[in-house]
Amino acid sequence: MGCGCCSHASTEKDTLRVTIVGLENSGKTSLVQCLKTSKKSRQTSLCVSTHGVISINIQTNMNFLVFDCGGCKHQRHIWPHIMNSPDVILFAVDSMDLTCLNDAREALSDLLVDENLINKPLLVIFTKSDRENKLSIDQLEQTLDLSVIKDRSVHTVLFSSVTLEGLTTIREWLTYFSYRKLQGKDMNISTSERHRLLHSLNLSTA
Ligand SMILES: Nc1nc2c(ncn2[C@@H]2O[C@H](COP(=O)(O)OP(=O)(O)O)[C@@H](O)[C@H]2O)c(=O)[nH]1
Ligand SMILES: [Mg+2]
Repeated sequence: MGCGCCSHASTEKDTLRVTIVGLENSGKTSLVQCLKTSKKSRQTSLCVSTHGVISINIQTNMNFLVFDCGGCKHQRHIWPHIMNSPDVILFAVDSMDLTCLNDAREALSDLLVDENLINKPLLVIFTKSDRENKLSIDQLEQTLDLSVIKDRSVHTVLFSSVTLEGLTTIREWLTYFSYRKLQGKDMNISTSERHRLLHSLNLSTA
């Protein structure tokens, strides 16, 4: 697990810097654990909030340095400052919590105007897809107003840390951008490349 600070961040070309943000309880820390271990997490009612930011190194075929940012309301305004120049952004949204969706939309739109995050590719992860009362992906995308985001690559995926649905897709998305970084290519991919990615991975888009 992480060191509790972000000062050990690598700036190396072969390490993709990934920031995970989202409201509290949206499943960020569970996702990070699944990315790290590839193991299903046990669903618990015990919820330990993340405070500040935790950095986690994940080494698979590629290296990812993941920043798991706490999602409490009073911590959200510091997201852009603690993100430490991410290459890509993962935004976690609880797919069964309708009451939080407006809040999530506001948090996301506040985040994306930050000048340090302009053009950074965004993967919106609809978590807890194992739950029967989850919302449809269309409803989630519409309520979050994802179609208004035009300045970057935006994809969406359903994920469950209980069944691991979506884990491979998330890994492949991260690997795609890792290769781009390794090759010194721009992270802000063209519309045709966005479509190609959409079809080659099992992604959805707003
Ligand atoms: N059913 C289900 N519960 C989940 C899933 N992911 C997380 N949870 C539960 O949601 C709560 C919050 O998860 P956590 O990862 O700590 O959220 P965070 O605050 O965003 O880091 C915990 O009780 C988890 O067990 C999931 O995919 N399915
Ligand atoms: Mg957490």
